[in-house]
Amino acid sequence: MRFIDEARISIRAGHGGPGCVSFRREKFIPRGGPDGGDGGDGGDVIIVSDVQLGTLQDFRFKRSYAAGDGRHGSGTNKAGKDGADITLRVPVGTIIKEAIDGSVLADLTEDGQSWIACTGGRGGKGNAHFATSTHQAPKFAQDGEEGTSREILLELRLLAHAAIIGFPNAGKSTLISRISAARPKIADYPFTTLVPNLGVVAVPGGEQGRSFVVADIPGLVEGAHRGTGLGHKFLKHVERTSVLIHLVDGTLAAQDPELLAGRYLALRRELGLFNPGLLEKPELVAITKIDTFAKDDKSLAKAVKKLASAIKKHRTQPLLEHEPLCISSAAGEGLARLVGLAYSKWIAV
Ligand SMILES: Nc1nc2c(ncn2[C@@H]2O[C@H](COP(=O)(O)OP(=O)(O)O)[C@@H](O)[C@H]2O)c(=O)[nH]1
Ligand SMILES: [Mg+2]
Repeated sequence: MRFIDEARISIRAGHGGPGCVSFRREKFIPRGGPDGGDGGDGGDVIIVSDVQLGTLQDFRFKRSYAAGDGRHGSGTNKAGKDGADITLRVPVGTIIKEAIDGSVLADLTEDGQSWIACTGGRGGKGNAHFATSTHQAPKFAQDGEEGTSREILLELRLLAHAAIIGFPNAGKSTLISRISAARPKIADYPFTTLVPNLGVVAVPGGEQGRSFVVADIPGLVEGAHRGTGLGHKFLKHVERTSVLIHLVDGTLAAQDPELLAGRYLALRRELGLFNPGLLEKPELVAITKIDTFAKDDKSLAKAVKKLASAIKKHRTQPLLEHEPLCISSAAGEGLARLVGLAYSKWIAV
C-alpha cells in the first residue's frame, strides 16, 4: 500500500539590504570621500532531506516560511549583515514540485541532500563603490534585490509504518481517529469495497518531526487468508510494515475473560496461514475499551493475565513486554504510551 503524504507551502527568500550613501566627515578632512557600505544579502530558503523524518506532518501546522532580509549598509564602509538562511527539513524521498504547474523541481532521494528553493536577493552596493576619478562624490547607492518567492508542493510516497490489526469491532477505526490528525491520500491502491484507513500520528512529547503512518487493516475475519472478507487484500501490505498493533476487544471479558486470549490466538492463526513470516513481526498487543470496566471489576485483570500467558507461549520472538497494554480510545487512556512504544522501539530505528 503506497500513500502520498503532501503539503503545500509558500516560501520567500530574504530581500537584499540597500546600500548606503555616506561621506566621511572628520574634523580635519573637509571633504571626505564616499564611505557608504553595501547592504547585506538576503537569506536563502534551503530544503534538506533527513532520514530521521517519516512524514510531512510539520508542514501542516506551518505553511509559510521566509528567510531573513539583509540589513542596510552603513557609513564608514560597514556592510549590512546578511539575512539568515532558513533550512526546511523533509523526509528522504520527498519530491518538490512547482505548485502552479506541478513540474518537478527537485527529488531528494538521499539523506542530507539539499536544494536551494529560493535564493536571497543580493545586497545593494553602497556609494563607496561608485566613486571614480571624474565622479568623486556619488550621492546614490543601489537598492537591494528582491528575494524570490514561490509556492511549492512537497510530496512523499511512503509505506505505513504500523498496521493496526484485530477482528471487526475491536476498536481499530476509533483508535486511528484518536491518535492521528491528518490523513494521507492513498496512491496506487486498486479499489475494493474496503479502503484502508490511514493516519499520520504525531508522537506525543516528541521533538518536531517525530511522526509515523498507521494503517487500519479492515476486514480481518476468520478465513481471511483464504479470501473471506477481503482481509487478504490488506494482509499483503501488512508484510511491509515495521510493527503490528494488535487490538483485542476488551468488552468480551464481560462474557468470559478467557475469550480475549482466544481471539488473540485466532487472529494470529489467520496471519500465520496467510504468511508465517507475519508472526515474526514485532507486535504490541492492546486490550481496548477499558473504560467499560467498573473500578471493582476483576475480569480485566483476569483477561490481562490470560492474554499475557497466551502471548508468552505463542510468540517465538521476545516481545517488548508480555503484558498487553490496556487502552481506551473513548477516554484517551494508554494511547500516548502505545504510540510512544511503537515509535521508539520499532519505527525510529
Ligand atoms: N466504550 C468504548 N467503545 C469503543 C472504544 N473504542 C471503540 N469503541 C466502540 O466499539 C465499536 C467498534 O469500534 P470500531 O473502531 O468501529 O472497530 P473496528 O471494527 O475494529 O474498526 C464502535 O461502536 C465504537 O464506538 C472505547 O475505547 N470505548
Ligand atoms: Mg473499522
